[in-house]
Amino acid sequence: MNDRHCKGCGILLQDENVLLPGYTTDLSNDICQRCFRIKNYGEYQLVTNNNVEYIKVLEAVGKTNDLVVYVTDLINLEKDFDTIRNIIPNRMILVLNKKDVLPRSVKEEKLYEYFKEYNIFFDEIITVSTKNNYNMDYLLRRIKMLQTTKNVYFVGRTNAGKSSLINNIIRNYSESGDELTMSALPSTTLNTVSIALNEHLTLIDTPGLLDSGSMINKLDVDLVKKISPKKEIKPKTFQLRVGQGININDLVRVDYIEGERNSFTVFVSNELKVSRINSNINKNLKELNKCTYEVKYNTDLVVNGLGFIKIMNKGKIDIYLDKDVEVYMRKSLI
Ligand SMILES: Nc1nc2c(ncn2[C@@H]2O[C@H](COP(=O)(O)OP(=O)(O)OP(=O)(O)O)[C@@H](O)[C@H]2O)c(=O)[nH]1
Ligand SMILES: [Mg+2]
Repeated sequence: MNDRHCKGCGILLQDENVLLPGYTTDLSNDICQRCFRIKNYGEYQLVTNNNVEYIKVLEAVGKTNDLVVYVTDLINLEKDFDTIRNIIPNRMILVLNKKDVLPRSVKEEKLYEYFKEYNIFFDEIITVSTKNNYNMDYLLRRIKMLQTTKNVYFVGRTNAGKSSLINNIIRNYSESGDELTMSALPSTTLNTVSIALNEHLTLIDTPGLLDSGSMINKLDVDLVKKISPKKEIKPKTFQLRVGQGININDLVRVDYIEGERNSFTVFVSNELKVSRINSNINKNLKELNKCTYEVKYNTDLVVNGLGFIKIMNKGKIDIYLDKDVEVYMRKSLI
């Protein structure tokens, strides 16, 4: 039986069923047909995926003594880091990726200050932008300082940018021509894939965990691409009185229902339409699930998978969106 795995996504190659992951017409190919299509045509083929298999991969990582790099997406931070931390007790660097999509005015010191409370869970916290090559030298230096064996694993939620980050390091610091598959859609990497940077350091990619509360589960491929910010976000600020609200691309509606005049700043992909609404006249999206929140001073209302709204002062809001999409409050990030 074939035991070769795809060098792009890690899946076992097979030439029997075109409908199943890992299919290739020729078992001597390095990558599967799905990776070939993503890489060459940007065509994405959804795979049926579930976290059970991915968690098994992380459990195996947790049984090693190797250094782990936990990659997270600054604009799409998880509510907490417990899910992965509880499975993997290893020495760990937290990488805050995609710094380039935050407004340039956001100072790095402010981010480090914000994440200070996580210092006890991680050996180091580093802000990077894979896209702009920002802080890559420093990250690699720290990996080399903290590695325990030659293997270093990259873990995190789907789309955090694990494969992109490894590709970037390999491209910048080695002669290897190997390249992992990356895409704006979830579950691109399907199993572990190892790439040797040199004889002392092997970077190991893993499949990202899916988040059942994310909006990306609810959207078609075109919208998923659209909601993930590609460039620096231009925040949109609205001064709202009670009776006014905001509609984000017909995906989310927020109505301001109690409080003094207040400032709402929306941080989502620039490709989305964000508009002010008059709550009494406009009835759009009211058929969706409604939640009411008391907002404290300087709070972010986070919509999982979409972005967040920074609310300056205390007040009360109604938010309407798909019932399966998670919403939560946090102390303002920026
Ligand atoms: N703007 C920006 N986009 C990035 C950055 N790093 C990765 N991306 C984008 O994020 C998306 C996901 O990247 P991947 O590398 O496929 O993410 P992953 O974590 O490997 O995802 P899975 O394999 O599904 O777990 C792609 O569209 C990347 O181009 C970054 O630093 N800045
Ligand atoms: Mg990947």
